[in-house]
Amino acid sequence: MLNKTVFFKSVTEVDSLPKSAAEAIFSGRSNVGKSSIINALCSQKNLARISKTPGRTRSVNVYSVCWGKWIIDLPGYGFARVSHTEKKLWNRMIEECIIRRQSKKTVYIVIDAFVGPAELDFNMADWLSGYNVPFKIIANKCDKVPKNITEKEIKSKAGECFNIDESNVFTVSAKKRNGFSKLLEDIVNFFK
Ligand SMILES: Nc1nc2c(ncn2[C@@H]2O[C@H](COP(=O)(O)OP(=O)(O)OP(=O)(O)O)[C@@H](O)[C@H]2O)c(=O)[nH]1
Ligand SMILES: [Mg+2]
Repeated sequence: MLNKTVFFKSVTEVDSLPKSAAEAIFSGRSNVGKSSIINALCSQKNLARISKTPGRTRSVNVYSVCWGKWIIDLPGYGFARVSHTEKKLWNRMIEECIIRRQSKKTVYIVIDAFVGPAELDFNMADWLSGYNVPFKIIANKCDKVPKNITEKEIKSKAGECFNIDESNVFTVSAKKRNGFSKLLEDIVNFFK
């Protein structure tokens, strides 16, 4: 279903976006692999722009899965070399995207499976919970995790940390394109 996804729009004024039916939103720290995950999910190489430089995605990038069903790539948070003005713009974009839009939505917070969750990830989760927006966790870069740590352990630990059921934690490696079947199933179910 997702392999026909196309780029729709890149905006900083989220209010300028038309209405949609459903939006799967990807958030997370800068450089954690949000854009890489979107490419892997859609079985495409260059749909979402990937960069070695953190802070690459500085606008809200919208991809259309099919009519009215969108994947949204949010700019990453926690990138140090961002001005105060840019931080304010980021906050406004995310607020407009997640809180103000009425569409059916699901939010994935992408974390680094090797580094573990950061304070900003917990802040994001708390902020979402404060608005009653449910979220799921994607632990990416599992290829960097030592072999003696199992995916089951990552899931249960993340579930505990974020106070969510571990079935809502997905472990993937966008680089190796591993572990996407459960996440794909989740997103396809959401778009049904
Ligand atoms: N080892 C490893 N590297 C990865 C993985 N996924 C992404 N990367 C690398 O991490 C870097 C950042 O990837 P992006 O997909 O651009 O990250 P992003 O979260 O979209 O970053 P911003 O747009 O800056 O917020 C790139 O160099 C990717 O090649 C993974 O699963 N494993
Ligand atoms: Mg990106």
